[in-house]
Amino acid sequence: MAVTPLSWQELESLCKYRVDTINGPTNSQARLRLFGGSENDVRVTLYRDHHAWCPYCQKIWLWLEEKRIPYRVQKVTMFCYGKKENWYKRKVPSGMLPALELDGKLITESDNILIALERVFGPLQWGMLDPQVLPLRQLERLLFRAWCLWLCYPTSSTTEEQRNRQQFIDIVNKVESTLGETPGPYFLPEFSTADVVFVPYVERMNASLYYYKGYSLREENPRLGAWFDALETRSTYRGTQSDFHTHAHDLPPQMGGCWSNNEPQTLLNQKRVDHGPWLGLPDVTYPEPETSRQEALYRILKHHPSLIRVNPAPAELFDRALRCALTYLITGEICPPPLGSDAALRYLRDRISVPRDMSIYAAKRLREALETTAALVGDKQGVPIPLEHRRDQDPANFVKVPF
Ligand SMILES: N[C@@H](CCC(=O)N[C@@H](CS)C(=O)NCC(=O)O)C(=O)O
Repeated sequence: MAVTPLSWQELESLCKYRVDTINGPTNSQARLRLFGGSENDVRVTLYRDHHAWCPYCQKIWLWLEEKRIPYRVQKVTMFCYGKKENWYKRKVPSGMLPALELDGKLITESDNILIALERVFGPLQWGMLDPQVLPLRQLERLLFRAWCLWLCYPTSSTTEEQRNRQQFIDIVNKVESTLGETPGPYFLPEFSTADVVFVPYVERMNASLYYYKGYSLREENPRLGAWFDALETRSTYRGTQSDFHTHAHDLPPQMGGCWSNNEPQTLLNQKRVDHGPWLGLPDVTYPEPETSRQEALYRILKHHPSLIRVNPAPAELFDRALRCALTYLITGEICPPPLGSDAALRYLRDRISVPRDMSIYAAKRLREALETTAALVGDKQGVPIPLEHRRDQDPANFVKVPF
């Protein structure tokens, strides 16, 4: 039965989701993490991107969460999203992220940051300079270079494309046999720094190769599949985990372009990532938490004035359309939005960023609600996602940046 949209107050009253960003599970919203400790214990400040997207920041973020080191977070804009904050340029003239202050001393370069943290807080099982970790770090860089070569350079022939693909797969096979040398799913007998080093780019490889090359890294390689499954048992990883849609559209401006091979499987994968259904994609396999819809509602309730302001559609139209989608999300009742709001709903569908805005399942549920609601009135798509920059996501439109 079709219903009319709930008001913002009614939606508020249906929202039961609460989160402790400071002491609760790993999350991208926190500005302070204490793990049950006191604010006086904080010796570390992590400077990372607003988008919770920077791979080198994810490395440090995950390490701090695993070690449960109390820390503050200062969020900085990456160049392709908007203007770099002057206070950060005074601190780090290159503007590069991450940076970290440890007992007031500034450190840049993610590897140096981890080494400095290990000196003070001890390693995460095996440290960055451990003879067992060093060759694994080299293997990660080999894999990274083979991935860049395949994804980020245009090819002039199928033979060249096949050669780049084969070079990548040859290194993946080395990774598979390395993972096979340990009894468990990780690179060493326990989860360690070695895994932290692989996480950011292997997650981005899984997403980008699925979307641009029709190649499912996680599904085609059993040991990497088991490694991902093991990572997803850790609430620390789940808190930093992104999804296919976010990576597929955040990577091109960062990497200077991602080249699709336009093969039939690739085109099918692109359709699935962009238009759904999103549940069942190989970007996540742990069971969906019961709270995913509630989490999505909570996050939209928090930011709906900005979301309505930045949407290209007239505010009144999008306000009602968004409430229709949220009514469907939370009650399951079909709620037809105003005529002409389909593109506006899809504009938001295409701009939900994981984990910046919400966790992976909450995003899937919200995209599904926006798409189902939009489809009731038409098939018009939103303004396309830009390829050369992401200023459509400028954090200045959403937050008051301190300093
Ligand atoms: N070698 C550096 C690389 C860091 C890096 O490339 N950071 C990128 C983001 S992923 C950056 O800050 N770029 C400037 C910007 O986008 O604003 C490290 O390991 O920390």
